[in-house]
Amino acid sequence: MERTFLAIKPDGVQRGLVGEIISRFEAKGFTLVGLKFMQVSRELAEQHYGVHREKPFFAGLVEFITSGPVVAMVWEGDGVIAAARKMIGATNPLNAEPGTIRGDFGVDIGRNIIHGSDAPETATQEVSLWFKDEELVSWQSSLSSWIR
Ligand code: 3AN
Repeated sequence: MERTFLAIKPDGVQRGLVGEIISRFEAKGFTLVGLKFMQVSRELAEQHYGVHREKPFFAGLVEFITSGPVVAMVWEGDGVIAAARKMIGATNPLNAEPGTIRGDFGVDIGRNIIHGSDAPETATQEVSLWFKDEELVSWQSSLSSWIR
């Protein structure tokens, strides 16, 4: 089953959007398989944003993601990687469509509320960077079969 990594950034947490954001993915029909509320280390931030190392905004990005607690999550479901990107909206919240998370709640590209993996390869890398195998649950119990 496909999995993606999502993280509610410090701005999303501080603005009280955690419940709203989790609700959207639950209501859509995706399954939460990993969740932790954490202070991100500089080392983890630099690894996570490694592809942006040469960008002018890299230092600010690392500064911001380490500035307060983050909700790190793994969500599972058919097509979840692309669907979550659609639900999140464009990188610049001013360009994000209404109805998307960034479109509904943001105005600033440097404070764009949530991160979502952009492709299968990055999803795999990011899930394993942020979570140990034993931190992820399996929903193969009989209970889940009537919920979905
Ligand atoms: P996305 O988060 O939509 O995948 P990326 O991967 O292009 O966007 O950029 C990673 C993060 O870097 C964004 N979430 C945003 O916070 C930040 N970022 C991207 N472009 C800029 C920019 N021009 N100025 C400031 N921050 C930026």
